[in-house]
Amino acid sequence: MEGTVVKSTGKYSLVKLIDGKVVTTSLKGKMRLQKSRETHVVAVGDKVTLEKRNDDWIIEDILPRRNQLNRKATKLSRSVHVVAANIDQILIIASAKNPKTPLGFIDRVTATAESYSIPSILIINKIDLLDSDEDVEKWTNIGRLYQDIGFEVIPASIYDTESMEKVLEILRGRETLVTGQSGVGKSSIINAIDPVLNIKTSVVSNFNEKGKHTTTFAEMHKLSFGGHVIDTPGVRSFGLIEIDRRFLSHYFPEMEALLGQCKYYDCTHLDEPGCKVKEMVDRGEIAESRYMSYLSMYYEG
Ligand SMILES: Nc1nc2c(ncn2[C@@H]2O[C@H](COP(=O)(O)OP(=O)(O)OP(=O)(O)O)[C@@H](O)[C@H]2O)c(=O)[nH]1
Ligand SMILES: [Mg+2]
Ligand SMILES: [Zn+2]
Repeated sequence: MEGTVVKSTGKYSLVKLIDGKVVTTSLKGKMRLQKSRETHVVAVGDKVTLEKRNDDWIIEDILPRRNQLNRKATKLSRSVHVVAANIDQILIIASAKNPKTPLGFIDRVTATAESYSIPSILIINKIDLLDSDEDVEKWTNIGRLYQDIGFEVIPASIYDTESMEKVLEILRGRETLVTGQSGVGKSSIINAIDPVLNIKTSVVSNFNEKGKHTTTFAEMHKLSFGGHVIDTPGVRSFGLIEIDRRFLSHYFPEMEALLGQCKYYDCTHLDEPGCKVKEMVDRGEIAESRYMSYLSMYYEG
């Protein structure tokens, strides 16, 4: 029997069988003991083979992954958490207000996605809350900044049908991972697009409070119009992993485009003479915020 992991809490995973039935499963003993840097053996999106023994469903094997998105279990730890496997695209939800998403967060996610060669789309949500011309202009410019780099950007609000329809078209028929900080509206957007889902959401009152996450485990939902979304718990930060910092600029498309134009072939774009990247930053052709993100990721890893 084959199925897809739709939720995984570690010991138990929910697996959707081919006939649509969702069953609780546990891992075959030898798989649990697998020596791995991964904190969970199976991830949402995994295709697995399973067997029914008495009344229990046991996962026998994980079929080869097309791709997987990892993040560090904790900032300093060596172990990784596989957020999801077998995805077509990443929907990055930023929020213009309440809570305001820092650009550094967006840059970390896009760079991570680029490093896995997974396309990412940026949703700037809650634009209905922008109440001054300055703020509207500021976020319009931010949107343009990412568009100019080549990302698809959708300014959105769950109260604006037109923007939700645009998001729907992006999700239709694809396997999408939805990510973003807690309270930005990930679950709300999915609900707005496919109201039959009715995923739990909650008011952002104490979104800074530790551990206050409405969605607590990544979960895959089937969309009524085709495709699946994986709703994830809000992440505080998005630790880059397995990116050799020598190649970090390859994951900033506007820097990658300049590859080979620096004086030194192995230029790190920090302080070498004849650096084309820095020249473009000085000329305002590369956004200062992007370069700052690059530096921060370079030094932090
Ligand atoms: N004004 C406004 N509020 C929104 C919008 N989208 C979501 N919200 C509100 O933001 C709050 C948090 O939304 P959630 O969907 O629970 O956020 P989340 O990203 O899933 O949060 P976690 O599950 O904790 O990661 C809820 O009160 C939503 O009603 C929007 O476009 N405009
Ligand atoms: Mg949620
Ligand atoms: Zn350089």
